[in-house]
Amino acid sequence: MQVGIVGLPNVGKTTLFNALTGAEAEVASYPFCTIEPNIGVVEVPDERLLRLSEMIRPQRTVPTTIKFLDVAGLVRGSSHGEGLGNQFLAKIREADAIAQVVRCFEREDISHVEGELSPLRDIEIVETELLLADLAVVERRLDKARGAGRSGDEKAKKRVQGLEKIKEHLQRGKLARLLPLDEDEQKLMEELSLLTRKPTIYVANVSEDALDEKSQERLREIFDKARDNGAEVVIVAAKFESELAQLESEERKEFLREEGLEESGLDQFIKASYKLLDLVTFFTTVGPEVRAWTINKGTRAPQAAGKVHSDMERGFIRAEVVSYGDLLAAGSVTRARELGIYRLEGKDYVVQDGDVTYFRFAV
Ligand SMILES: Nc1nc2c(ncn2[C@@H]2O[C@H](COP(=O)(O)OP(=O)(O)OP(=O)(O)O)[C@@H](O)[C@H]2O)c(=O)[nH]1
Ligand SMILES: [Mg+2]
Repeated sequence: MQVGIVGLPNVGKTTLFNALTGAEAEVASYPFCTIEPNIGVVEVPDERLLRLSEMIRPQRTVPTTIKFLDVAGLVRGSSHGEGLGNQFLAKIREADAIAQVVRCFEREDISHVEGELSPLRDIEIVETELLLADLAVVERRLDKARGAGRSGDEKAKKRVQGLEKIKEHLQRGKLARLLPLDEDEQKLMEELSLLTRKPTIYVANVSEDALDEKSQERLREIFDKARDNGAEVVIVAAKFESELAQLESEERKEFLREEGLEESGLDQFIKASYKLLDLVTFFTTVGPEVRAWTINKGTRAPQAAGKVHSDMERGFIRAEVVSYGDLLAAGSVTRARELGIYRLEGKDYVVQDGDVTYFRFAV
């Protein structure tokens, strides 16, 4: 699972990436600092995993992860090859979700490609580029489909109709994710991997200083825009977070406690990204480790077992399942077994978010 970080140049994308990954990718006060894409794997913070781990005290606690991809900034005209962003749109197309970094910090010495600070305008520029890139994809497909449609084949005709519907919508300047679709059109849409269909989060990159009236007003505007555009919002002070990420984990916790904060903006961002992907997390508590795993919604028990080990899928017999909350309430795995709250589930069972599973299999 992968989240692509997009935005105008010099808005703090790499700064956010570094904060996320603890990497030291190059950051600079001039635009187009990033040329080669940066890819990093990030652990997903999950209180449930921590609680399970506190209860079971395993040798290892292994969180689930997501990948983040940081690419060159987009500018007006990127979809037609301006700047560097265009060649990376293909990379972003492979991502499962998009995080758009929106510059909300004011700094005279850090140039803004558009001059004045204006988060709303920036969002519009970036979304326009994504939209134009999508439109180009749909037009190419439509050309091909029309050729096939002339044969009179019903399926091919439906395809042309579906593509035309999507094209018209995009031409009106509307994001693909705002278009309601029936089941067939939905399938067609998935095939296209449109950028403006991907679940999106706006990352408002704010100054590390207290927010003044004007900054708060800008944030409100971003929230309104997000509501209209079917996006989520998180507020992050990327530069500050990247400094915080340099601290040891204990020091960091201490610092957050002193500031009266539950968790860092960065943790909120990672969680929000994970949520955006609409995944299911299940846990295993076997041997020396307590571990979180990620599957798509609707995954059945044998395929979930296959995530852990391919033998488990092949030789799947049944799953013993207890919800995370019930297990914690029982106090221990042994007690939960005594109480008989582990359920036996077969191969058609759809694994639920928060399930703690034990897979029985034969090799
Ligand atoms: N004050 C402040 N500066 C920031 C913040 N985020 C980023 N910066 C600065 O803004 C400049 C650009 O940051 P980068 O992370 O390189 O921006 P980018 O979006 O990756 O830029 P490109 O790779 O050129 O597209 C650097 O000088 C950062 O230190 C922030 O939250 N506050
Ligand atoms: Mg960069």
